[in-house]
Amino acid sequence: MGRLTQGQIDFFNTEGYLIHDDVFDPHDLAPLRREFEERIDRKIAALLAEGKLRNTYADQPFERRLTSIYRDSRENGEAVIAELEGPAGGGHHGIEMFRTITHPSLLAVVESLVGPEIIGSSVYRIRPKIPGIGRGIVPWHQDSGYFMQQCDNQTIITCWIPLVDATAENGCMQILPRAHRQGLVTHHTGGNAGFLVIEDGDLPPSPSKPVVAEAPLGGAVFMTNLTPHCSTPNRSDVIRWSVDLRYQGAEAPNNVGLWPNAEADEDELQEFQMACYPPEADFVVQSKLHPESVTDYAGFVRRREAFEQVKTIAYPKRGWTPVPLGAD
Ligand SMILES: O=C(O)CCC(=O)C(=O)O
Repeated sequence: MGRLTQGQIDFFNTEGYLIHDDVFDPHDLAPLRREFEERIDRKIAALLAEGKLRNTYADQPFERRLTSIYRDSRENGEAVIAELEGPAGGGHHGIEMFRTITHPSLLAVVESLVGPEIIGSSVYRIRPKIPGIGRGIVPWHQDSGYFMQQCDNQTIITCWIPLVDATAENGCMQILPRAHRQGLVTHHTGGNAGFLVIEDGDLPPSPSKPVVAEAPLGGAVFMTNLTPHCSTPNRSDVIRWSVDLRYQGAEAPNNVGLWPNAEADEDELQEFQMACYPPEADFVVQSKLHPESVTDYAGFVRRREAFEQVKTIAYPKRGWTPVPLGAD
């Protein structure tokens, strides 16, 4: 565990991704799984109290319980997922989420890729991919398709962390290698479950077939913001739980230090719009130059909640157009 070797860094830079089998001791992720279980448990108890469900499946493990809830009632399943995902995707911000984002072994890898001044982004996502349910199937995209154009040439690292062994069978990601140096390609709105999508004909050329990015519990998959990737159906009988986190160097545009204000004037709004993903809070996760600027858990929650208040402000978008009629 620790910093990447030069060989791993070279591989990441050449291929646009790196699968690392042992970033964490798998036991380190148990508290995050427990925190999710507790939140799910509270939501199921609330649904029970509202008379919306009868069977709570309390005896079922993390890898199966939500499937049973979902199969009994799609509405209840979605309500539980929304509890974790929040209205814009990264809703849950418990202490164990923060401890995972700031885990020293993970930051050592990120430091190898972006340097010691590290900004964390609130564009993190929690993904329970339920067997046989289509909502978790993510079409081909580059993460920069979601970010503002001023960040197209910056390095933003996605760290995709499975909370169970991620396999081809349970719908791990697929990655197009050596395709990240060709810039951002055309995306369209209206992909599966409302995701952006790169149509097959628009995928950048790659010298090889997509890589099936299997990763064990304790491992992680690292990608650049221009690495095309997608994820496939879960054909297993366990939920493919994962979280994906994002980091960038301090030199990349960010909204650290800015506090949203629903009455912001034009100038203030423009300042906000300079971040790579303006609607969500960035925060300092590591700084060797200014260690006093590192955001602690209370500050992380304060920033995320402050940004949550102004989600209704119309932030700029990339302007992608819908998938053309007649396309698959
Ligand atoms: O978890 C998945 O299935 C897809 C993840 C993804 O697209 C991402 O992390 O950008």
